[in-house]
Amino acid sequence: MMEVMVLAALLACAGAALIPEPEVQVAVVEKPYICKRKTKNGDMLLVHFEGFLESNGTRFHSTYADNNNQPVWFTLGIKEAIKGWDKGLKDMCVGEKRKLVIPSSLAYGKEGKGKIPPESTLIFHINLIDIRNGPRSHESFQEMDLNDDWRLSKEEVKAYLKTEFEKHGSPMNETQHEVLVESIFEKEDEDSDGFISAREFTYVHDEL
Ligand SMILES: *[C@@H]1O[C@H](CO)[C@@H](O)[C@H](O)[C@H]1NC(C)=O
Ligand SMILES: *[C@@H]1O[C@H](CO)[C@@H](O)[C@H](O)[C@H]1NC(C)=O
Ligand SMILES: [Ca+2]
Repeated sequence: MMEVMVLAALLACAGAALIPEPEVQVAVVEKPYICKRKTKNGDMLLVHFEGFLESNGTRFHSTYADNNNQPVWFTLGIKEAIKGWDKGLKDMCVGEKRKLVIPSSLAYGKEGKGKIPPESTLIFHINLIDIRNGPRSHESFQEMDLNDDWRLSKEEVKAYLKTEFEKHGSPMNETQHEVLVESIFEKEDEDSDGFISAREFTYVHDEL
């Protein structure tokens, strides 16, 4: 039995070695002198970007030209944009500029999208403008976990929501809070023990 399992594991490794993983080519074009913080999964990133087709250099999108010169927010590590962005924009500093070359399997794949034909390798020039803690970040968890026991009680989640809503100028009444907290626990407290653990709270990073 043991031998069969070992053999299966070996075969799986060999298979993985034979099929090359698609990779994002990352080139750091410009790096700031000061870097207080680097991007990680769960962070919200404010970026300016230009995207080009590798095939003929056509620019298919630019936040400078097509978005009134407004950068856009996106959350790293949750497949909000294409997979190539999640892989290529980690450990990045505010003010850093990167060039990414992303194979189609980590972009829009066999389908393509809009101006992007199927099977297109894409080139992005990305300028990181700002980083914020995402709602699922380690920092948010610590902020919510008032007694530092690495799990969130309903009281802790409620207290956090209260201050958040007050900060943003839209306080809620007790009943509304109760309903919101219950719905959060319904979704997030997977093992229904009445607490949201750090594992239940944070993103599963492995699947990227
Ligand atoms: C580049 O390729 C795209 C997609 O195949 C096509 O729509 C576009 O017209 C091409 N542009 C030039 C300048 O050849
Ligand atoms: C709280 O707000 C909800 C929705 O606005 C309302 O239906 C409810 O009566 C309020 N409850 C209290 C105790 O004020
Ligand atoms: Ca739990």
